[in-house]
Amino acid sequence: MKRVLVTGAGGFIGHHLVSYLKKKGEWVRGADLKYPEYEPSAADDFALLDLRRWENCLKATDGIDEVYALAADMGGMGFISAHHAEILRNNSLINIHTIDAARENGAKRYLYTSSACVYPEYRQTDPNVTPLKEEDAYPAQPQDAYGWEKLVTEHLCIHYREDYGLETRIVRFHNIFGPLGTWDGGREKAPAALCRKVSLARLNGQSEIEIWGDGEQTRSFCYIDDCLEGIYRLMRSDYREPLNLGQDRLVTINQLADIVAAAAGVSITKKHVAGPQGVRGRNSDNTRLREVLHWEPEITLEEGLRRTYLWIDQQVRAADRRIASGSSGTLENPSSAVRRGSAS
Ligand code: GKE
Repeated sequence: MKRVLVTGAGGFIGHHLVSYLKKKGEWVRGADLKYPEYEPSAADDFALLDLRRWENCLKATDGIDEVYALAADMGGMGFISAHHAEILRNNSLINIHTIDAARENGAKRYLYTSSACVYPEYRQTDPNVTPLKEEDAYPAQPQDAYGWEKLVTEHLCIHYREDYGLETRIVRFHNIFGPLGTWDGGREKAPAALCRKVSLARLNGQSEIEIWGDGEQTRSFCYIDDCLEGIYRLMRSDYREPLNLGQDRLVTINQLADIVAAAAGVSITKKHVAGPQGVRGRNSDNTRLREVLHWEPEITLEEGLRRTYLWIDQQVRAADRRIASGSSGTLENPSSAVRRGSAS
């Protein structure tokens, strides 16, 4: 039986990917610094390892045929705009040690999860952005250390294929969201953050939520189930160049908030405040995706946010009950802690 490793299996996409691959009948090892936060892993074997360390990557890839390399120190704009040194250091160590240990241990296929953050800021200055094609990554000017580390690792993957024959695949995520993802504590991305804010406002009988910037900045958002299908199709394909994986429907953050409010069945007012905004506009050009994968993401933003809101609303209420009962449940990021009277 083929033996598959998912690094980052304690994180949002990695945890879902383990379950997806198990349903496909694969034998799966998960490896991460931590176990999944919200439910047990479906992995056949889960290795708690610091993958910045070479010896741990050797252990993780021991006896492995295929690697899905998702481990990364990452988060939404609130995190990656303010932790450049640790992101560049931690992720460079993880990426270099993981791919080299995979090669050393004779892995046959290796998929690396890159990001839309590799695209140049100069192509993302207008909310009405031209959808980004894969070749638009050059001339390079990635956003933040996170973007540079992703772009450099793309090249590492290409060279490991050319020099060592390791079949590498490279996918660029465009803001993946869904249940079981980070929704509080500072690393959350916009979909989860807005779900939390709407849920908290509703819990407190308020209608105002805070949005970073003027809310006219634009993105496209891809639901987790489409992300998993795209990752799997790419790994099974013979396509070796970087490939976008995302939705190509552009929405403003204000529109995103309105869709969340509709999912919650409430009306909201938006208070626009200062906050890290990243690029002004970003969208995925899915031409190559459709050609290569003979498929494209199909779950609508409304349906994805409905499912995500339902789950985050449950988390918010459970956290509120824990705090109200005085039991544990302290949340990492005081500025977003679930407490009566706050919706920031
Ligand atoms: N996280 C967050 N929280 N973003 C907010 C909030 C909030 O409460 N309110 C408004 N925004 C705005 C941000 O200012 C930004 O302009 C937009 O939503 C999207 O923020 P994001 O989801 O945190 O991250 P970005 O799409 O800018 O960048 C992310 O892109 C991913 C790949 O598509 C990165 O942070 C990585 O998670 C990843 O590379």
